[in-house]
Amino acid sequence: MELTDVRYEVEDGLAWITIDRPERMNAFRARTVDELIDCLKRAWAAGEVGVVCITGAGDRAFCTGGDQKQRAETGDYGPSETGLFEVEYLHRLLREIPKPVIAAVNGYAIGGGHVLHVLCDLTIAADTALFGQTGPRVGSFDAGFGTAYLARVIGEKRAREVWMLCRQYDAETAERWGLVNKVVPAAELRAEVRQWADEILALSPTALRFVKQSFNVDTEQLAGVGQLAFSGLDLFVGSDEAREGVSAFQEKRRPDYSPFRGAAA
Ligand code: S0N
Repeated sequence: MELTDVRYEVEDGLAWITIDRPERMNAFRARTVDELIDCLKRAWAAGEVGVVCITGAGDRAFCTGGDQKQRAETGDYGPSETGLFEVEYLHRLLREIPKPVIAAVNGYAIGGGHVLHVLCDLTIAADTALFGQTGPRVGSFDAGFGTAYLARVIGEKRAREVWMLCRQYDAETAERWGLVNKVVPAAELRAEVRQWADEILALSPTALRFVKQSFNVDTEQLAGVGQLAFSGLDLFVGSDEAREGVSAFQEKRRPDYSPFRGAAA
């Protein structure tokens, strides 16, 4: 697959997958998701790769989730290889690839971009990184791994705070909450990832495969919850309520959800 939105480089056993859309704060469109899937499969298949790192191009963003400008223009995330928007499959693949995946969070990890780092096995963050969910502000949600697995990582109260207030959290808070493994000065992020990767590369790949799969078993039922939730999201994003979130982001104003507060049930 020709890569336009993502870069794939292998350096001494470590596959760097870089979301390369800095003009959109590394937000993903459908094509970006296809390319991330393609790169993860390449890394899975490559015998010389033992560790994968996902990061973002530039110094402002790791990933800011779904491309809201694309969504405002076309009502979806643009064309894809199959016609499907395969973000739910991407989530599964991050868990299923039997090699450790590190998120190197080099800036904003927001919305669907935040979910990506949560799903990685390990997160190393620059001291400039910012974390948060925005779905209820922009008319979307991730009611699968993005909510329930987040709660496993940082606890129910904090996860509910993240989703129900849509605030941003700095790297120091994220480390205190156990949302990231380590925070380093931004200039040292790549070197830190390299060091962690080298430690991992010295270990038994088969043992690591079993360890990762064993961790996954405990939360695997969330994949089914996610499937259900993405069906709901497909319906919700076509609603006037969700469209208000998209329009407000595009028009740089606060959304007005007051007409939708009286919904029955
Ligand atoms: C990242 C934020 C906090 C940065 O704020 P800051 O520093 O004030 O900069 P801005 O001026 O706001 O941004 C600079 C430029 O970058 C553009 N930009 C930022 N984020 C995006 C984005 N996600 N998509 C497109 N462009 C983006 C800004 O527009 C600005 O451009 P210019 O200079 O031209 O004005 C802040 O920008 C922010 O909050 N961004 C939005 C984050 C967000 O809400 N992301 C989406 C959240 N939802 C999802 O990810 C779910 C998607 C999904 O998974 C899904 C799955 C299946 C089915 C449907 C969906 C679905 O949701 O539809």
